[in-house]
Amino acid sequence: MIVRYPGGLLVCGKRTFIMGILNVTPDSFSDGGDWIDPDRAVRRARTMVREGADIIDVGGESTRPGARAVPAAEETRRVVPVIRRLADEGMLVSVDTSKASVARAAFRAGAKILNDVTALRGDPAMARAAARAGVAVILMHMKGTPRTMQRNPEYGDVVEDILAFFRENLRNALRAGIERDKMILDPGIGFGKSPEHNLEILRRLDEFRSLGRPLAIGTSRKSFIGRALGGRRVDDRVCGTAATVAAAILRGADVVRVHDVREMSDVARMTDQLR
Ligand code: HH2
Repeated sequence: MIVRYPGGLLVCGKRTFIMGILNVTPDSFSDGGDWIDPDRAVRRARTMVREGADIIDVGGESTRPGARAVPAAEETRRVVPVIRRLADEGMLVSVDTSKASVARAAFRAGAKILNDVTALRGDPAMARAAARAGVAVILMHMKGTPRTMQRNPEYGDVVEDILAFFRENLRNALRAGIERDKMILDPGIGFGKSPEHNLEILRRLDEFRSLGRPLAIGTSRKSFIGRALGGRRVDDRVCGTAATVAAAILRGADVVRVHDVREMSDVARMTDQLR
């Protein structure tokens, strides 16, 4: 299976692609404040590429539960200068945004992948912006909004419900003019899911393969790992993250979105050989 983006291809199935997280925010749950300075952000991206990142995912608004909304102008000001420099250095950049104006500016600056945690539902202009730019799109499942999503999320069958969501979402994206071979699906670990829902999604990740599109997954340092390990703090969840990355790859993940690129590149390379 391939994913097309402007000027290139990801050929999935042979090896796992590493997406390194670069949050240019003051308040992200794990790396908030670390990379808000553009020079530091660029240096961090270079390090991640050296350590094995294939894609750098640049975000300017935290999506953690209850996070403060950021105006589009501020989000653009945070991400665009960084994206331009990374793209100019030849890095493959995705932009983690739900706002069409931010996405358009990011595409002009050289981002080739849209990572939209609302799966094109957050902004009515987003699908068209992505279609016109011809970028690849990560469609992520979320129940509710970041403000409300962790208030007692309930599902009939979490995997079946997300499968139904993806079927409808793929149809809508196609209708908006985004080609099928540009789409990647992500079940949205931690976005309107209880710890048990997250574990079940990981156990049954292979069921999403029936949709015939590559799968991305973002478990990195998330709270269900802290909880599973008896209350580990966010910076002490690397081994827990490694277990989830290995399990996800064995069940068919094609892209893993991670903070700890050096460690997870090793995990992915090793697991790819076991697969
Ligand atoms: N998780 C986060 C943000 N964006 N995108 C995709 N496709 N999948 C994910 O699981 C995902 C995502 C949340 O993590 P992080 O960016 O580290 O934190 P914050 O939202 O606080 O900036």
